[in-house]
Amino acid sequence: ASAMADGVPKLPQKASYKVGFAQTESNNPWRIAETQSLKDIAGKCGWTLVYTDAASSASKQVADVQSMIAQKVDLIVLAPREEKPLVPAVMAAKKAGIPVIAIDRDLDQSVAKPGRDYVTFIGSDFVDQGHRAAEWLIKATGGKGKIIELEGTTGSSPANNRKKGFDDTVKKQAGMQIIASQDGDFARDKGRQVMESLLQAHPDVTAVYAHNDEMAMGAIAALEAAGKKPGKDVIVVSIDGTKDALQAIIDGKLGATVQSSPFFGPISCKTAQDYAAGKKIPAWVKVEDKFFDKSNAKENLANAF
Ligand code: GYE
Repeated sequence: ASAMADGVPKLPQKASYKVGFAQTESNNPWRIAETQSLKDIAGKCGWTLVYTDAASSASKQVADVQSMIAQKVDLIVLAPREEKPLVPAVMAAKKAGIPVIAIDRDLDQSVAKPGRDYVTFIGSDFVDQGHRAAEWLIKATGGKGKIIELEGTTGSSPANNRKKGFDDTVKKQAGMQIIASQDGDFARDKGRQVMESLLQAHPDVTAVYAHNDEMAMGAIAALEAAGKKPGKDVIVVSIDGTKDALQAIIDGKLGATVQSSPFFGPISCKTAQDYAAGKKIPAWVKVEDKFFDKSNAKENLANAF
């Protein structure tokens, strides 16, 4: 493969490819479902997968990509943990003549550009997810409430944009106020701990917006431990659509969750095939997401992850 200074390296058409998949971590059901989706498609797509798990470390993920470059993979599928730290790794792959597809989280587009430095970003509209969570909460509360926000991993594109979409929508409601907003690293236990300490400072909270279901589950546990009834005293809304979240909706503890699909295998395969065939790839391959509340949680439980 040849690296063009001003373009994304090409992907030749071949019967089989060595493809690196650089995962960020494996500590939640969303990540596990995503990895499984990539592993499931690999055989059908003619991919031999070189899989790495950055174990929640952006610097390990940079090293993982570097090792894929050293192994001369044909293509790198990257789920960048944070927007900025992974940019140099993408540039190194470009220099080595290896195309990169960003999936699920994006890179900092003020530095790295899809169509110039990497093939594309395949993923959800995180601003819209935050907006949809806010719209649901406004309806459920009549536009009133003191909200605690549990943020995803600092510096990650879903955390940045889920915050923006939610906060911008809620700000237009005179009766709503975000009384605290803190990083819970997209993790259940961290979400529980952060909620525990925020509850002590803000016992008057009436709503929780968590950037993912795992943190929402942690928040629900913290609320219950503090003697509050999630779903009654405190309305909880989040994002992802995990099995636990749908069950919590059925149980009346979680109000709603905006889906964020982790099933990137088929769309990654198709995008790579189109790219190899020389088709024009849009800068953003958008993933459409459903919405789950008590009207449809039950019927979707069996297919959830
Ligand atoms: O919501 C979360 C995961 O990047 C879209 O990361 C993904 C998010 C997902 O850890 O559960």
